[in-house]
Amino acid sequence: MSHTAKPTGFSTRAIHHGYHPAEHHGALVPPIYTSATYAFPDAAYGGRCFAGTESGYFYSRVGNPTLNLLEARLASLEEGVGAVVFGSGMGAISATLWSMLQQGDEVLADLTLYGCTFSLLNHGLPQFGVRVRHVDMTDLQAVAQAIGPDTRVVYFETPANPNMRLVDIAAVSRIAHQAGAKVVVDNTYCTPYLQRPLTLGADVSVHSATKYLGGHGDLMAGAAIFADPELALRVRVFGLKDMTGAVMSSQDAHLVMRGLKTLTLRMDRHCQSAQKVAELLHRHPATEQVYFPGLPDFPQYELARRQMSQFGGMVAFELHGGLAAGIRFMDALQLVTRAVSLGDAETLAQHPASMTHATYTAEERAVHGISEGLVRLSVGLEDPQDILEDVAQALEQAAQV
Ligand code: 3LM
Repeated sequence: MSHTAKPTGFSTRAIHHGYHPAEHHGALVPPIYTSATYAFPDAAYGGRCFAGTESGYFYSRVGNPTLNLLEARLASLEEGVGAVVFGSGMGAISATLWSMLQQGDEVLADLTLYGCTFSLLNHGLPQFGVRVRHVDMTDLQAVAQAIGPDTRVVYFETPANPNMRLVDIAAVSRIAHQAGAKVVVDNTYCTPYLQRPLTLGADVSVHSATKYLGGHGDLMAGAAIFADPELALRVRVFGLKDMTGAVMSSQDAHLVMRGLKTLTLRMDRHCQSAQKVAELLHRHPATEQVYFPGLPDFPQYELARRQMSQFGGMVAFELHGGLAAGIRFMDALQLVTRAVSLGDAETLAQHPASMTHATYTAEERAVHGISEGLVRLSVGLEDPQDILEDVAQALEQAAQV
């Protein structure tokens, strides 16, 4: 970005924000600072760094120029005041929650969450005296009734992994703030290109940057973006530095920034192809139910249009014949890759009940809206026709018993 104050668009900021080649020997691509530690000009300077009265770099778990550039870019894209990056999405989520909660506090969470987040909330936080309750956050009255005096954090994903339920970010944020609670939204499925939770009232937006932000399945990374600078600082110096140490490598920060340069182009293609795949599934006689926010009969279609700029690249569905048919479908795929994760160039198919959401018991999955036969697709960047043909032939095979 030039040194002028002219506001720039999302794609321009994703490519330029915070970096000026003239300050780096004209290098077009920001340097990767691999140093773990930093030389002090004198001992007193080092002491001031540790006391927090000097803003210089002193150790890369606390700050690194490559990581800080990525953080500035993500804060700009999410329209937050600050960001902290981590070595994984779970690093971002655990460091953020541990920085916001104390013994005796309560988290109110949506019904459906990514499997490891569910485990952190239900098996991890309670070990340290934090209570976690779940409520169906598609029901605003239920949220208002469930929120209590001890609720410090309201936590949800929208769309939720894996069943695509949406939560109204603005409405839930209003209810939470009235009760004195902060709102943390997992924005992994959308990225800031499709949805910006902080502009709708949320306090923190967390990401697995392993997914669309990196975009190429070749790194693990996470991020948290904040509306409140004090919370951002606490998560950095407490959640990241002392509690988790879940630091991102500078090489990976470079790769995430490389991914960000094409985020809008990739997301446009993911969204267009996912719409086509969802429509194919929807009209196919082998499918019982398709979950995709861009289908007009999706129960929260109006909320999706209001809250998201496009409908995303993730599709989930159930086949007639349930689990057995879903497994037949997955095993019949030829181009589409059987793998967990999402947001990569390759189209990926996985079975949540036995894979990403195996951290729930079968009983918990039933309560939390994750059916045993559900199949999840992360629609990739291959030629749409090739993806559609592979899905269609696998549906035909799944239907033959
Ligand atoms: C997956 N998800 O295939 P990392 N938040 C959301 C996520 O989907 C994920 C994370 C956080 C998957 C990973 S399952 C073993 C593979 C909405 C990850 C955690 O720590 O970067 O993996 O992010 O759904």
